[in-house]
Amino acid sequence: MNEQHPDNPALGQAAEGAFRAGFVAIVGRPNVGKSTLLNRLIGQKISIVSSKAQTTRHRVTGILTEAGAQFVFVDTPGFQTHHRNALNRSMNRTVSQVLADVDLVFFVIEAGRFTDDDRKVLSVIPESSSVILVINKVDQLKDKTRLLPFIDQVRQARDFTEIVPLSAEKGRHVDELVKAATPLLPLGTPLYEEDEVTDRSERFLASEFLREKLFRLLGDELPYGIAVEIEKFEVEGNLRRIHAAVIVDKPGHKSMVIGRGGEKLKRISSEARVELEKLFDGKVFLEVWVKVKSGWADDERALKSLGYE
Ligand SMILES: Nc1nc2c(ncn2[C@@H]2O[C@H](COP(=O)(O)OP(=O)(O)OP(=O)(O)O)[C@@H](O)[C@H]2O)c(=O)[nH]1
Ligand SMILES: [Mg+2]
Repeated sequence: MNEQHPDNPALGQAAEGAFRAGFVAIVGRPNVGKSTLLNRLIGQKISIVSSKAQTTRHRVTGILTEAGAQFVFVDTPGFQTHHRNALNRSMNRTVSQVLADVDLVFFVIEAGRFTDDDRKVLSVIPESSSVILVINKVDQLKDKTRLLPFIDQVRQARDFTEIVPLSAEKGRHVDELVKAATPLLPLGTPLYEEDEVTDRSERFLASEFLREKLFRLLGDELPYGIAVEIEKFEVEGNLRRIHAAVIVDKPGHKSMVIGRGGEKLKRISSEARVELEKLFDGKVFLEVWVKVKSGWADDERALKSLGYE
């Protein structure tokens, strides 16, 4: 984009093509595909994904460095409008804090669905923010002629800087989102080294990847009462030795996580280990046990000790 300096056009010329760097929040109601989008944008899996709502509970950064710009994308928990325990309040607080601190917002919705919950998320985004409307899951839209009237409907709700329909899962039109966002970043020097992909620790990523497997491999309700605590994380050369506790809310849930003959937990930890070995590019020894902490999700102190903000 052409930068025009008000007093000195030559300065404006000099700024053209200069480096841009900034923070971009990815927000939306649960399950619209925010984390899938983050992973697609940076070309690597950093943020966990599942078909269940409320998978993401923390802010997760993903860094993309290109020739002319560096994006620090910040994935956020799906904004909660229904359940109201301390965990949900913490997740919503995370969304608001991230929104206060970024240069640009990607507001993500699902193609063909613009609900009251989407409107509530929109109302949390400050008036002063630049917002790109990201219409995700266009691959699910059977009748493509519905897209334009749908865009017309949603754009009544806010003055969006840009509107980009895409499919995060299929990787369609994601590059157009990056192109649209680049001129909206402030001019500046890179905030992170070129080869960095996240500012979250290996310890954090280990607990998240394990939690993803719990979300994916346990029944419908169970994952919401589950948290992961990394009790030991040691690096010995190319080997990571990780001891993790799965925290469950009720004594009866313990046996459901472990499964008959320990099969369930074995499968969960083995799938997590395989992915962590790929992520860390080294061997992982992962030991997982299950611990009951009744009422942890509505206990501010327990939440703090589990790393919730
Ligand atoms: N068909 C289709 N499915 C998608 C697309 N993007 C994401 N999904 C699916 O939507 C579900 C939710 O994806 P997530 O990325 O976990 O969604 P999220 O918005 O981060 O969810 P929360 O963290 O729970 O708020 C998963 O089953 C994804 O595979 C897409 O472009 N097309
Ligand atoms: Mg997510």
